[in-house]
Amino acid sequence: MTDIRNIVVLTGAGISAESGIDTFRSDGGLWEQHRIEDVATPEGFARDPELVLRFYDMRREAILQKRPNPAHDAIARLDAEWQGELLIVTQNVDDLHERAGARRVLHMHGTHLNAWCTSCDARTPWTGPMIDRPPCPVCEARSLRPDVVWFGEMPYEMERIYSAIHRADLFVSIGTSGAVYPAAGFVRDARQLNIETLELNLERSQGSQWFHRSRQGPASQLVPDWVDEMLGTGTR
Ligand code: BJW
Repeated sequence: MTDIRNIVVLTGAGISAESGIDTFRSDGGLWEQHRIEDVATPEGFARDPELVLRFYDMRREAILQKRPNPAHDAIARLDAEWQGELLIVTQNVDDLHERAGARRVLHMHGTHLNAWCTSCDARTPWTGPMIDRPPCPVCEARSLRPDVVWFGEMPYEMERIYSAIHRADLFVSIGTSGAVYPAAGFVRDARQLNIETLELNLERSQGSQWFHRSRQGPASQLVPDWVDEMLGTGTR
């Protein structure tokens, strides 16, 4: 891995699993306990807002109790020390990358810690519950929802992501099943651009065959090892 200057890292629920945050599609994961159509679509929210707000209140409260693990710490170290471009695109709505100290983070599926007012479009930092339909701090309408991207909605900052992929020399995917688009398609975009690709995941994902290299194991071990390699041998 010589001549690597610009890196795009994509992270998914697997990087936060060892912090105690449930993944979506594993045995006992969130989608075994809840129907996706009920809690992760705008139609589900319109049908039963209380169910959806309760689901996200519960997860927001749980996430606030969790701590970054060695994989988040390693990505933060890469962020601090890597002299080339780096974009950490996370599908996660937790803030564990930031709490580990990473700065170059983009939340393509939004964040639990914002409320989005569908009346005035304001986004407000939010750590409390929404089930009691609190007023928007900006316009006072009782129209807040979690600032997360549901199925059928457009993920955030796609232009910035594709532009970073176009400039990248290396695309690394960590702890994601490759089941959800457009993130699942980034590796193919990278391959078409002749960019080096690497997967770090507990097991081979749905998209493993698209990567040049795939390493299996827990993120808390694979990610620090990979970051050591990059900071020891990469062109900085
Ligand atoms: C470990 C580990 C450890 C465990 N160490 N690893 C038909 C074909 C193609 C696409 C579509 C289609 N029909 C509909 C679509 C589009 C749809 C889609 O992809 N559907 C699929 C079901 C097919 N996508 C959308 O609607 C998206 N919008 C969109 O496409 O807009 C149009 C558009 C077009 C073109 C360009 C741009 C836009 C929106 C998707 C929104 C997803 N939202 C969610 C919920 C967010 C809020 C919340 O958190 O509740 O995002 S769903 C959920 O899945 C969440 C995640 O970010 C996302 C991905 O999950 P992730 O992170 O991969 O988790 P898991 O559980 O699946 O995998 C964990 C992995 O970790 C596993 O592999 C484990 O092995 C591993 N692991 N422990 C390392 N210790």
